[in-house]
This record gives sequence, C-alpha cells and structure tokens, in this order.
Amino acid sequence: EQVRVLGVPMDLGADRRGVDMGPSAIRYGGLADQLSDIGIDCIDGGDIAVPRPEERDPDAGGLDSGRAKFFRETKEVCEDVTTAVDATLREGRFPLVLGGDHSIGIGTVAGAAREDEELGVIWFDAHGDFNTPATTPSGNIHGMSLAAVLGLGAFSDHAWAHTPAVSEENVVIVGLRDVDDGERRLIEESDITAYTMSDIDARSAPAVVDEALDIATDGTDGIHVSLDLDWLDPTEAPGVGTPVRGGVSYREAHIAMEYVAEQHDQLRSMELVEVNPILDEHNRTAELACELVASAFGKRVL
Ligand code: DIR
Ligand code: MN
Ligand code: MN
Ligand code: MN
Repeated sequence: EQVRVLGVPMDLGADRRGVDMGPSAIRYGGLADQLSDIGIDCIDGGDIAVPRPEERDPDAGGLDSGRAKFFRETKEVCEDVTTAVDATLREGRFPLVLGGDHSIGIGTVAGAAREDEELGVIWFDAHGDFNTPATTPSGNIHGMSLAAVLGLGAFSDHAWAHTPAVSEENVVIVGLRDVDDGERRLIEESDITAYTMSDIDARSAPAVVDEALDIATDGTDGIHVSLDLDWLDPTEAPGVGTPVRGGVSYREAHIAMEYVAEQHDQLRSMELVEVNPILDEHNRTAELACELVASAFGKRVL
C-alpha cells in the first residue's frame, strides 16, 4: 500500500491565522520518515491551491441564508480536495490529507465517499463542528464542517458539501468538550454518537474508541478518520488554532490510534487538521501528529 499525502494550506474557515502553515509543519515534523520507518511507502501530491483571505471578501456570498465566511472560496477549495482524494483512491493509494483548518473535511469526506457505498466517519475533536450557517456564533466554516457533510441547515442545498453516503448512524465524535448552544441542540437531535471527555474519563479511551470503531464500521464499506489536533490536551498539542483544556493525553491518543490501526482493512482515508505552527513550541504538535499517524498505520513498540 502506498500513501499519498495531500496538503491543503487552508485558513479561510477559521479566525486564527497560521493553520495555513500546517501542511509544511507536518511534513517538516517527519511524516514521510515516520511512515517509511514502518515500511509504508509515501508519495507527496503537493499542496492544493488556496486563495489568501486578504484578496477575498469573506461575505461575498454564495449562501442564501445564514452566515458562513468565505463560503465561495471554501466550496472551490473543497471541490479540489474532493477531486484529489477521489483520484488518489482510484489509483489504489491511501489519501492522507494535511490541513489547514477543519473546513477541508467537507472536501475530504466527499472525496472518500464512493457511489453506492456507505462511509463511516470518526471525528476526533474537542469541538462538534456541528454548527450550521443559522447557529454559528463565528461564521467560521471549520465549526460547521461535520454538519455540512450531513447536509444540515443551509448546507442541504449544496451538493459539494453534503455527502449522502455518510449516515448519521455511522458518525462518531470522540473527545468533545467545547460545544455552542445551537450546536448542542443539533447534536442531540441528530443520530450521530458523540463521546465527550467525561465519557473517556469514566470509561477509558480504549473502551470509547473501540465502541466508536464499532459504530463507524457497522454496515459501512469503509471509514474516514478526521483528526483535529485540538482533540489532545494543549499541554501536548499547544500548536492548534483553538486549544481547549481537558483533552486526551499523549498515551490516550496513541492507544486510540493503535485501535484505529487494528481496523486497517476498513480505513479508507485520514486527515490531520488545525496544526498551527505559529502557536506551537518548536513544532512539537506537528511532530506529535506524525507520531499519531504512525500509530494509526500500525507502528508498535514490539
Ligand atoms: C466554534 C469553534 N464552535 C465555532 N469551533 C472550532 O466557531 O463554531 N472548531 N474551533 O474546531
Ligand atoms: Mn474540528
Ligand atoms: Mn477542534
Ligand atoms: Mn444525509
């Protein structure tokens, strides 16, 4: 199996500037070496072009109701991501997408989905990313990407965003601890499963991740793993756009990825998002992201 890396230096979906440097930081953090050390061949597909926010008007439109900054540009970038991920799968390669903010997940999931197949999704994140243009407090699409995938709110009118191959029953959020009010209602009304940090505290990370994998693989033809580095505690991953204290530990993150590796046959695509080297300490968040990828691809001590 060959992994194809796709960088998406996207920061139009988030306020904090610096996540556009995530793909560089992760490559510099040793991604290719981590993979080759465990015998996985890795080719680099380069970066997808992303417009600079300074050259665009965030409210130029494209959306009939509600608010979503850089909606048009996000659509353009996500369509390119979808095309690249889809082409990678058709070549028989594994797409590993490097963000960029989490708005790119809309494009990655759409590219990972196959016609007449069901796709499960595990979203490791401190946040729900379940706002819609009607509930968003920020207008930032990175806080709406999972809702977009499921076609909630105004996203239902936009085929580039909504991926019908993903059913709410096969979507799992793991590590939730920062949710907006409108978003909370949407999560509760939906059929997705959301494991909060309290669930992880009470039941352990392995128990929760084991169940998450069961849900995402139940009746599906493959799964997509979306890893927002703010899932981890900021003491381990300070270099993220929106850090929230109380996240998973270094060890919990590794065992979670080791459990993902055990379902490797089901794993179709993966993405690493929200790495922000400007806020980091000597690139340690990007380096940790590379280590976690290695665990997800089967790296073991013995
Ligand atoms: C917040 C922040 N819920 C929003 N979301 C973040 O703007 O919708 N997602 N940071 O990663
Ligand atoms: Mn996120
Ligand atoms: Mn997040
Ligand atoms: Mn749907």
